[in-house]
Amino acid sequence: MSLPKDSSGSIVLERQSAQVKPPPMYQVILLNDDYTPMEFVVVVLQKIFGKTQEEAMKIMLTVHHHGRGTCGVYPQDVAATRIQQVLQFARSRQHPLQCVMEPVGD
Ligand code: TYC
Repeated sequence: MSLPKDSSGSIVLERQSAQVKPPPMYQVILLNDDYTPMEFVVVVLQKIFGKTQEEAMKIMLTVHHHGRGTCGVYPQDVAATRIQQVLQFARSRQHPLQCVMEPVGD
């Protein structure tokens, strides 16, 4: 069997982009509720999502006013782990904070 050749006789290799497709990405979204303290949400955003105090405050206020806000965009396994960390931390302090993930582009 012979390798595929182009018109000049060079061997044609598979395009690299077909082999190294980036992983699908997921947004981690924080949801509003009436009970979780604002200060706790700011700590969550700093501790779990690596936000600065200013970034965390801005995201928390977006969620408070609009019902939801993006904390970060990650591959599926990283997004799922972040959500587990948020829920575990919130439940350990008896807060009802909720967090979900959505595929980017939805
Ligand atoms: N709405 C909450 C309050 O008034 C604050 C809050 C912000 C709760 C963001 C959840 O994801 C949240 N205490």
